[in-house]
Amino acid sequence: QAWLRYAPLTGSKTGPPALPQSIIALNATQSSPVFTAGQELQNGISGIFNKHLTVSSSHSSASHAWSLVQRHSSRTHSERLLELEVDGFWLNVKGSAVQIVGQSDRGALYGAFEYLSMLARGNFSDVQLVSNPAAPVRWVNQWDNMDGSITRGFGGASIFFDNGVIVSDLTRAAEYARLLSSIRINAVVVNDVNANFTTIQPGNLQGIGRIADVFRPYGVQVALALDFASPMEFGNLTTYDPLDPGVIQFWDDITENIYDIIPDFAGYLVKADSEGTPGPLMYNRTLAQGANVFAKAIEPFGGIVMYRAFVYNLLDESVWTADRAKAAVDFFQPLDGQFLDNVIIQIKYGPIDFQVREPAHPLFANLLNTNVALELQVAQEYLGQQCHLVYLPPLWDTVLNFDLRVNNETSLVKDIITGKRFNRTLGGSAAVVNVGANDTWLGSHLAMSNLYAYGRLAWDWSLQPDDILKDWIQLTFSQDKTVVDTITQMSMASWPAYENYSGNLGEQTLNDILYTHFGPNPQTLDNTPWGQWTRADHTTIGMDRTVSNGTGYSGQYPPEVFEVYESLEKTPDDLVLWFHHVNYTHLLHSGKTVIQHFYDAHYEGAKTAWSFVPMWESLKGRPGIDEERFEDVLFRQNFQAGHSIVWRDAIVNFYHNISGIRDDAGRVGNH
Ligand code: GCW
Repeated sequence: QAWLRYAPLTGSKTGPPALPQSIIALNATQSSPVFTAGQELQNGISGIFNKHLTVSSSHSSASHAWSLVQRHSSRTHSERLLELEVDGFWLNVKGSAVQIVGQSDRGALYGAFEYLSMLARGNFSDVQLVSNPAAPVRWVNQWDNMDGSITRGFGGASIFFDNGVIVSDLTRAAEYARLLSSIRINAVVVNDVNANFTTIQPGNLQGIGRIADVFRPYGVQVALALDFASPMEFGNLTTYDPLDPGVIQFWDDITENIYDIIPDFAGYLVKADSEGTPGPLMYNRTLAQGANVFAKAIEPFGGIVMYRAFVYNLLDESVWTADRAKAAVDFFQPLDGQFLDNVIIQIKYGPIDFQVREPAHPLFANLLNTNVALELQVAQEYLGQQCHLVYLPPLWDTVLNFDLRVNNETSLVKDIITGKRFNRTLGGSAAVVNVGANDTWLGSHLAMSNLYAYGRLAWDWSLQPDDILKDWIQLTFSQDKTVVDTITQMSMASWPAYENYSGNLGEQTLNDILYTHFGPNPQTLDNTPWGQWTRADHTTIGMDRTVSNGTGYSGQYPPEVFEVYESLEKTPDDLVLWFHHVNYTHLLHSGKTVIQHFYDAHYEGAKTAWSFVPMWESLKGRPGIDEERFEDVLFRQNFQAGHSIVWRDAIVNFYHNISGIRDDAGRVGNH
């Protein structure tokens, strides 16, 4: 149930509100989101207040009612409805009279969820609010494979696939749709970006159609990741060249088949020419030519193409100027303006790969005539894989509020992805979520705050991480002040702690990067072609990404940003090793040396992770903290505490050994 428990209110000071007498889901046909909204309100009110209300689909004489209507079917509502944008809603609560009006069917459902969220948090005030989304694309990606495994999935097996086919029981999929809809996510890509052509073969397409059927009542559309080489793999063609007429026909036919089965299909996600996946470069076609074939095929049906910017080649570390972080701008910037209007370039928040700290991806400043979307990762691939509490919005915030100063004007990433900054009509975000069959969805109760926060942010990027967190805690646990304050404190301290005991100063996360991406293994970063280098030797460390003496990456940013990061003096400590190659004894702005910062930060981070255990223990028996969840979280917090020490000792010893420099506090090595 996650944050949709609708548990009886505990720890709330106010008494129950004046509740309406019945629910009207106006003109709702079964399986429409308006119908779902009626059901949801009925269940929610019954759970929170133990009061059973009837639902009807037409006006009755009841004076205290909810009406859930679409904008177009209403003549009688306030002129504020004119302010509604796509998927927006109007919520009008006056005591026991409540009106919820959506611009679309799913807008009405979002309004119902909003009202229920207020009630579940003990907020019984009258409101009149119009709420519109920041952007039309609010997607999640699942990296589920047809065999039932999930790439970088840490919450059990796939809820969609098993043994090469779509599972017959889609109950969990429907529950996932409900969660997503409550945070206003409007589409889900159900299969891994490293796609397998079998997903779109006829038998399986029917199954995908069944998934779409269970998602539809929640207003969540289905999308698919495509395997670029499908025309060869099962189309009996000898090529997958995107300009080949047979290939174009193949994709047109596939698209038509899909829309026959799923008329409201959302679109395609494409990972091409990346980490071994096939793509247009194989035929000397540009990435834009590749993307546009899908865009043309899907345009008549109103679908879109999310084309990933995660394209890079393997590199040779002996070349000082080689730099994976530069790849996306090198590939995509020359193509700016060549992508069709229903293509969106999906860009990871930083140019390497979901690291604990990265500067905002420079591609956001280089595509002024192309739609873009931000890719986040709720699955904590490099960030403890849900065995560590890491509340991600403070990390996301560093990117969203990164000012790229395009044309010397304010250019926040959050305004670029919504389309606002460069006047694009399409834009938004996608998050890699990877929920699985585990009861907790992500494998950990506390990790669910990241999914909740993602949805809230995708609707409104101006929300503050701690405000979202408080809502989530109240919905998930209770209104009890100690519970709210303690989990807030733990969560807000968690990303800084993780950064402290993993990789500091912008030198990346220092996980094992070859296989697991879990746990410390700093020696795996260098001497590989993957380009996630630290360039650490006995005296120096860091990637020189300057134009003057390094890879030139800093030159991919607009001049005002470039000037800051090109200069060692001006670069903030937290990214110094991302941009510069320095001595371990280099003095930071903080007054510490790089190496002493490593030592101190690791001890401090582990200490913070340890403090989460007694903090969590202090919540035993408090309202909303049931035995089962208490024990489950405690187990994980104990693990994190121990593993943070493994991290600390692995990293400090590694750098102590390589540099031979003593720790001023005498904790590391033999003194
Ligand atoms: O972070 C890397 C992952 C790969 C993933 C890739 C991507 C699905 O290790 O497993 O592939 O990113 O984002 O495409």
